[in-house]
Amino acid sequence: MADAALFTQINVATMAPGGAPYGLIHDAAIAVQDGRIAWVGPRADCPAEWRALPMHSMGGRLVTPALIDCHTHIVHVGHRAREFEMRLQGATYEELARAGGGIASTVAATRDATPEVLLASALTRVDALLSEGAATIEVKSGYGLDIGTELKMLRVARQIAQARPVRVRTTYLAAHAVPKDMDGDTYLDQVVLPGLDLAVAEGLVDAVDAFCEGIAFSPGQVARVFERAKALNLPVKLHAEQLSHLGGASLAARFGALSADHLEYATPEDAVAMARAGTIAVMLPGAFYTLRETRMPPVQAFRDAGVPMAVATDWNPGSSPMGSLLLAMNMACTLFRLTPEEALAGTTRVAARALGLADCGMIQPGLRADLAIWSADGPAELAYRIGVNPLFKRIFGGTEC
Ligand code: DI6
Ligand code: FE
Repeated sequence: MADAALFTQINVATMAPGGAPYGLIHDAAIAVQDGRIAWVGPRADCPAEWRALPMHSMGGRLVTPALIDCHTHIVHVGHRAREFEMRLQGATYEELARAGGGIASTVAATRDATPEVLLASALTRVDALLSEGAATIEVKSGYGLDIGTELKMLRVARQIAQARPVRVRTTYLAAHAVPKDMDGDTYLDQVVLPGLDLAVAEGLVDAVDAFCEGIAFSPGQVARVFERAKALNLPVKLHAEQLSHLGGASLAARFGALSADHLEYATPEDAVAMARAGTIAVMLPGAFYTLRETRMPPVQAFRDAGVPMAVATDWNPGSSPMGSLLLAMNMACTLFRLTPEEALAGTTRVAARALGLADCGMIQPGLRADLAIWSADGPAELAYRIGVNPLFKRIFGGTEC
């Protein structure tokens, strides 16, 4: 495709807030120039300068911002199908973790893998997300639990953006689990904090995350990680209130976190604190479903407090082996009662905010031309079907791919 193009015969869900639902424009046109959106609006209003561009007629299809998966653990090797079988026989996720399975088994496999194997394995998962219209993916470390492997994971995450037309935001999650042979504080002192300094020096870190949970790190320990992140001028986010209420969400808010993620056990007070801090609530229905959680995240409290909700896959080999952002949207609606409009905002406009990105997630002049073109009549269809992919084309930085 040329550097500039005009898309016509489209209905556009701009996802710009405040106007029509989904920011929907019927019979619209989008002008793209130099990788950015130059103009969007009703086709009849399109200025002459854009009408002269090479025209791409899309046959009445739906255009949305390209999707954003703002919470994944896709750099890892191996699988945990055996644990799936054990959970079906009654073992819980926490029991398996405490017995040395869970995250620890993926850590062993990931430590052994070469960067080449790790990248090839991650790309199979990246390709699945791209095939559903994703253009930006967050990738966490956290299956190394030693400095060398955490850095190896982050380097591989950066390589993804060279190997595929996708944007990657990296998150340092060395505080994901406590390795067998150490106590939590020693691990922070010897691995998490010095590893963070090294990863930052190598330009590998866009944000810092931790797992605040009984089987992982206490709020006090997480605060130590966040203090160091703040000293390095890095934004933070947190796996909070997933299996119990430990105070992670309010801690995240206190540190002005980009997001707090999971949140099944969060309270209305947490929602108020998050709203004040501008912290996004990331809904991860794949983990809720996989672990057969029954406690719902307080969705209405988030709405009432004005906390925007993102939706992500949490793609990981243990609690959410989920390769579909469209399915995450469907589950967010059916399991958590989000509206289809909230679910789509959650994988576009709000997901961008959860990553601290201001240049994508909506279709507006000046933003990146990352678009998804769907064989669909309207945007509610994207969350409505189960396991159906209506993607027609993906536009990444103005280029069809
Ligand atoms: N919460 C999760 O859902 C994942 N990590 C976390 O802190 C699970 C990671 C795994 O089980 O491998
Ligand atoms: Fe996670």
